[in-house]
Amino acid sequence: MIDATTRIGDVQLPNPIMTASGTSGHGAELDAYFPLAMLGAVVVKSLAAEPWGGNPAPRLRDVREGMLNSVGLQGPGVEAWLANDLPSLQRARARVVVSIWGRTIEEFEKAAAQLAGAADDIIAVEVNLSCPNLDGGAHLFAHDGRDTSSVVTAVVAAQSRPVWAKLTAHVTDVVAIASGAQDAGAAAVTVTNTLFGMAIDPNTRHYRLGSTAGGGGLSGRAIHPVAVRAVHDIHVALPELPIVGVGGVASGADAVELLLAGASGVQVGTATFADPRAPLQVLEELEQWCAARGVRAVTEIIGGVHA
Ligand code: RRO
Repeated sequence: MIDATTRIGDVQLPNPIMTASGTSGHGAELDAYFPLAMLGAVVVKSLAAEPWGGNPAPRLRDVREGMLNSVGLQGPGVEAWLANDLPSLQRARARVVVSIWGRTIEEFEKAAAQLAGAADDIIAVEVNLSCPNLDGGAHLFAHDGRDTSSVVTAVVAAQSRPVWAKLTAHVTDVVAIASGAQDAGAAAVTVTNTLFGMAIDPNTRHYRLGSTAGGGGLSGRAIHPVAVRAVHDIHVALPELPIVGVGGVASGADAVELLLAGASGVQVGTATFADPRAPLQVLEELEQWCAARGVRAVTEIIGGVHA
């Protein structure tokens, strides 16, 4: 038996594998494929203080290297989610991480405040500072350490759960942004969101995605090495800051790479579109990887490349 437990700051999880926000809906959709309680946590798609309609179709595009999306933050808003979606996750006994977004600090604050009195099944709030699909990335707080700090400070003050800051590696210096999150009281950073991408149909000469400016977020296999590097560099510079690694994880070995780079948790996203059981498969392969190498506890390998 492998001891798969891990900690993201003060939050103890039975294992490091989670869903990535936006890739398994707002509720317990994946519970139809495997018990969601088997995962370390379920991270729900980002919610705003108010309902939001998202971007025009098409919103997804397979590319050779992975996937492009421009969903555009569609969601029911925090209050409707608490009433209509959280109960299914509670029935599934999932540990829930709620992702929130806003266009201004005040909007983040409002969404956070709506969560203040919510059930204990919510173990953390992931603050999405890095969605590439709102007005072509115009509200991307995680491009700047001070903007990141301002939002994290507001969310920490507005509610009492640990705050994970979701960053993007699509910046010059991700360490500076992570440092801004840490200084403001983030319990962890989650890295990386999707990277800015685009696809154009050579025949129609039009964008493949329906967003106004044609852009989207690139995820999947292509961005895995980018995620590994971002996790690695943040861990070197800020060794006390817990990191949740995300980007192109489709196997146990991919998860091991992020753990060795310094992540204490790993999210699985794009792989779930091809196989809804992907997060569980990654967990099983991680445990097999450990067993085959005499690793008795997953925590033994966290940051292992730096040893
Ligand atoms: O909804 C989206 O279009 C979206 C979000 Br919120 C995000 O954080 N990352 C992404 O690739 N898409």
